[in-house]
Amino acid sequence: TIPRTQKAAVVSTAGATLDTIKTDHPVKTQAELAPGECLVKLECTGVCHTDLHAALGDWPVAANTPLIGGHEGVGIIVAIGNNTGHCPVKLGDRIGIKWLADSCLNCEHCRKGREQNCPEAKLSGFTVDGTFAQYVVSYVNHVTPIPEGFDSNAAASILCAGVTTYRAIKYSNTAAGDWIVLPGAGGGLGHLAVQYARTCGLRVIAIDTGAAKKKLCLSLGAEAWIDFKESKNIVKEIKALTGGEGAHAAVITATSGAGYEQAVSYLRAGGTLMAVGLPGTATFDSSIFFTVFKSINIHGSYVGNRQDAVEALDIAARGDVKCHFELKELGDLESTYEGMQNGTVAGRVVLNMKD
Ligand code: 8ID
Ligand code: ZN
Repeated sequence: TIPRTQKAAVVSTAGATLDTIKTDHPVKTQAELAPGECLVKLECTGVCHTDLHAALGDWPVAANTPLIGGHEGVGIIVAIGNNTGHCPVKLGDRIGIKWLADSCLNCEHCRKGREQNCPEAKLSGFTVDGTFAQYVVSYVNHVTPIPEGFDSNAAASILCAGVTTYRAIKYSNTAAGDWIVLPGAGGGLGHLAVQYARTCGLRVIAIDTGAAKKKLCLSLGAEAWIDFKESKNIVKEIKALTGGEGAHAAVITATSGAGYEQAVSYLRAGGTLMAVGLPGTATFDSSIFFTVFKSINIHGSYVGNRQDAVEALDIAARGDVKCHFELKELGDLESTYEGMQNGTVAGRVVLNMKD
């Protein structure tokens, strides 16, 4: 039976306080679900730096409040709205909830596979309630089936950190043997980027800071490590590592503008910069002359569509990419945010949502 109330971490107003844990948050009944909606009983959820941006309200677009954050959830479908019509999932299915909770599937962006740019997109933990709760309403067309036998805790962060970095690498114009630079490599997105890059045969230069992140990146297959707080000249170091030419691509998951600054200088001619990290107000300066003269490609890369989610999960389920996470409880959300802000979380934190 589905309870009428639940435990949930609620942000009352953006920036006011971090999420407070409520125990009497309402759970929708089956009859209250709209067509196309499903109720999911969560097993676990990852904590993404995006949740921290949403709670702090430090982006130029605001989250709906009061809000339940979270968008890396894995759980079981326990109810489906009446009159849903064609339904790709059924009761009892184990599914994942990603940032893109729903899209119209019929606009130009959806038809072209860029569902994340749908003007009607619903965003988990931002415009609709997310996964920092025991139950969440999601949408049958966008939940992602979790491959059988793949551990839920290991799958959770593939739904955002995995999908996002997988897609950014997929469109980075690289081929096996190419060099890729990953600023932010020791974080939640970055440590998965190191591994997705390796599955593509890329040679990884990891950039981040501190002994724990260095150890993690090198153990995951990064060929070189640069500590951004210690390096005197990142461009020079990357040029030296790459035989003087520079790297073929950079996937930037750093949360600061500083992580973007030198990319155009350390990329080789024809190189590609994939912008992923989302500082709210930073801009980045790069030489227009050298961007043109070196034929540099600059792309924004925003999460992924349903197909990217299936592909990213498939690779991880087969064991080629593993999320390195510490399992905690919902009550540890605030301390997790503090850790992220201080830069002390190597890899990811996943919250256990089972009672
Ligand atoms: O679709 C998207 N584009 C998308 C999806 C999901 C998340 C974008 N994001 C955004 C988040 O909102 C956040 O801004 O990507 C960013 C990274 O998310 P995360 O991986 O969840 O954050 P983290 O675990 O805190 O990792 C960030 C890492 O960046 C390093 C930090 O040390 C940390 O390990 N870093 C920083 I801050 N400055 C750096 C620099 N100058 C740097 N690494 C290298 N150079
Ligand atoms: Zn995320």
